[in-house]
Amino acid sequence: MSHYQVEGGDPCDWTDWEAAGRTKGGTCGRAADSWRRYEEDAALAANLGANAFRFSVSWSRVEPRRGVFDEAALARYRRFVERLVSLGLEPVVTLHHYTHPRWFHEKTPWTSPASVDAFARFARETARALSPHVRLFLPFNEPLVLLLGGFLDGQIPPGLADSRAAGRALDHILAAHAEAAGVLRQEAPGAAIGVAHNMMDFVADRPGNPLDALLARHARRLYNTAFLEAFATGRWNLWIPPFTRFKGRRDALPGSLDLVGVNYYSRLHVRFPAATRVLTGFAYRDRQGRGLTDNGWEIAPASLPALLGDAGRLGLPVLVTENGLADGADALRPAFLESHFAALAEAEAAGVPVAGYLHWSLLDNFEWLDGYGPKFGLFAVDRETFERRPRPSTGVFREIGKSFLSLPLRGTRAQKSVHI
Ligand code: IFM
Repeated sequence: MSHYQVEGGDPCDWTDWEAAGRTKGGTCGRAADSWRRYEEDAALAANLGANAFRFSVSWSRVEPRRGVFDEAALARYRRFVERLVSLGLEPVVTLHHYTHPRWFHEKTPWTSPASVDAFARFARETARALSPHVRLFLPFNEPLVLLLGGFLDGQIPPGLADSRAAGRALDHILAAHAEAAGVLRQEAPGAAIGVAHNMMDFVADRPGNPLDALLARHARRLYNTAFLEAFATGRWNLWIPPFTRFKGRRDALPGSLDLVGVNYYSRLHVRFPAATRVLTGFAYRDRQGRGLTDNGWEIAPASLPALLGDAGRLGLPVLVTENGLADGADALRPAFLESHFAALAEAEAAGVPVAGYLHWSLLDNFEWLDGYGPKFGLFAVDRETFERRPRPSTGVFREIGKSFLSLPLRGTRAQKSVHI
């Protein structure tokens, strides 16, 4: 889960984005009311047989004014983490999941080096509050999506479409990851550090068309591996055709990851020439007849093993940090779960050390640009009473999850565990 999508009542840059009419799906409001119901949510996950729970800390809640930390908010997260641990759920804590405090873009935007210190300070205060209970931190969720959507395509805050600003932001986001990793390791000794990287497959829209195939190959590499390699080598060189290139170097990046998190949902069909906008201009299609999800995404489990293999090339354990679908009728979810767990087994058989699987999501939640339309939850959430109601596929999840967890981590006797 991510804070803004479930907690409710958290004024931040995204709230202003909604107020400015920049989303199609309306306002977040009370979300799933999890700020008050986190303990209940933890119990739902435990009853499904899960042994881990991913959530994010709201920067705007814990540092509502620059440099001023809200001890009550930090204490609330600490109580939640203690509850998770008491239920046998390993807390997986994301620090940045798209939103920022209201002061951030004005005072310390990602285009300025001051952002790195601001983020590291937030990481330090959070780790102090949650240590020693948290053994896995993900400083960033989908940093590449933040970059593309926030700085090149203007779809999400800060809403820029400026490649020079994007180049600077990328440098500082990567520096902030490395800096936060150091701080977290100091404050929470023994904790592992990861990143939740969104990965997608890209295929030629017109099978057999060499230009489409070329474009798909380039997109696959750019979106999935070129960015990840920066964590291994400390260098990046991302070319976004036709005119944008980001090149840079941060020597603190190598060694800043203990695990690679993969958020996987779908594949895109690309056609040459690509549209000029970065996040749109690609199409989802239902070529395999599995049906499209409620938000029109193709269900493409066959792409997952190779993507996990790409993530595994960093030589670190790979954790599926998100995977799921919008399916209000719960008609596609059982087969989705079966086919994606089969894909995990295939990746493991091919040698990828898959440390675990986190489903997106436990609850129906606020889907950034689309509001409450897409229903990603294993549990439906009543929009009036906030009652959580299990969808039938919770039974499938419990059974498949049990057999997944009963198999050891590849090449070891250890049980699969998201903590490395
Ligand atoms: O809901 C989002 C999540 O916040 C980040 N990854 C993709 C999900 C589905 O769109």
